[in-house]
Amino acid sequence: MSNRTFTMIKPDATANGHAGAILDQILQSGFKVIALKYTQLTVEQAQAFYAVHAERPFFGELVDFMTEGPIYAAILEKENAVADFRKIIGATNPAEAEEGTIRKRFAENIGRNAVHGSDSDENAAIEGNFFFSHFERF
Ligand code: 3AN
Repeated sequence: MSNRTFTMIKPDATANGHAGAILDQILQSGFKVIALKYTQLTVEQAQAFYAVHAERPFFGELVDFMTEGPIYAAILEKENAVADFRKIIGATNPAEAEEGTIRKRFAENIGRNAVHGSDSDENAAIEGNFFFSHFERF
């Protein structure tokens, strides 16, 4: 099992001033930051990052949203990182997310849901490599 996951603090949470509180919750939950970047996705980058969702009806909306403003991207490390991070972010739809989870606290709705968290070790590696070279990891 790999102990790394990948996250983004999405444009909604960044624009609403929640990045500090979200990073704090991540660190307080025992995750260590291995790499961190403040950036804004281009349309091409967002389409490539979410290519697995290309056929979904919400794909256009998702790309528009993810490119509307800057994000924070990060590689995080912790034992059982992928599963534990999915636990602290909560369900995709914030209306179904448990109390105290990042999406319950900060997400607007299922589309604008504050944070991304990798869903497998394999995707965590792919997504981390999408944003970071090996010289940007500490
Ligand atoms: P998660 O981010 O919890 O892994 P996925 O992988 O099912 O959820 O969806 C990826 C992203 O696509 C979500 N974070 C959300 O921004 C968007 N999304 C998922 N379902 C919907 C939906 N029904 N309507 C609009 N956007 C959605």
